[in-house]
Amino acid sequence: MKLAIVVNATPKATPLAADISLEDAVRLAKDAGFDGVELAIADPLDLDVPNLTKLLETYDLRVPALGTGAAYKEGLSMAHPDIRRREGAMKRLKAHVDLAAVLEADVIVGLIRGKMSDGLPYDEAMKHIKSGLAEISAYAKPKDVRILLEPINRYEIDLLNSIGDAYAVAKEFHDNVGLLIDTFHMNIEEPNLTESIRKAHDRIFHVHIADNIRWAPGFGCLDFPAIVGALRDIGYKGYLSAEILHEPDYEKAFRKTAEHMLPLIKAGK
Ligand code: LER
Ligand code: MN
Repeated sequence: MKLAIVVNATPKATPLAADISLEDAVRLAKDAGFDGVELAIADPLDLDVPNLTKLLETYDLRVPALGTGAAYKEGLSMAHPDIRRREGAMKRLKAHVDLAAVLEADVIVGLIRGKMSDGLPYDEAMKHIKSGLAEISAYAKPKDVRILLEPINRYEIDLLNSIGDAYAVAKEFHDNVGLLIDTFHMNIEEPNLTESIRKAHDRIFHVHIADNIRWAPGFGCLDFPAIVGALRDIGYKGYLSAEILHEPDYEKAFRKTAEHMLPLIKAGK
């Protein structure tokens, strides 16, 4: 397993990354011992890709995944009653896939899948989400990009909250649709975190780590030795990517994540 942290590649794309420049975030990630940075991006077309790849090369960091949640906050949603918003979400996701192909990253479908509260009942919202997943996974497959469906807790979204629900959807698609599991959401939705990991073993493609209070791992009470142990048992070899509040300050958040997680990752090598 490898360690990453979410950083903002476009300004303020997510509140769950430090509000600092990409270069400052990448420099700190390298210094703290991370292997990669997960990029939160509003619109990939706003990025200077040659400069981005040069920066990543300079600091020798990989990009496991691209975050797409900022698009939902702009009004784009795969489950919206308005076809223009659904089409906008698909166009945006395709731009993420194009960039992911260059960076050898995966693309996250979290908030961008939309909500019932966007205006459609469950069955219709799910019909649009599934047809969107079919379209984006077919677009991504020849580019060797995987689509990561993220179960998100009930207080943020009103469908696909649990690993079991998202797993059942992922299994309906090509083998390039899997799950991004997030320990913060799991602590709200899963009765037993390690059992849920074991049940979804063949479709866990990516992992977000945060402690129960969504601060860096080690600041709260989640059992990361047990979580890493369960991931090791299922043969997970991907990234643990810190998606956290940068409290008490961003430097402590980066360093605490690395201090808490690197020994657990290395213990199993
Ligand atoms: C995104 O990865 C996530 O976990 C959500 O909580 C963001 O709103
Ligand atoms: Mn997450």
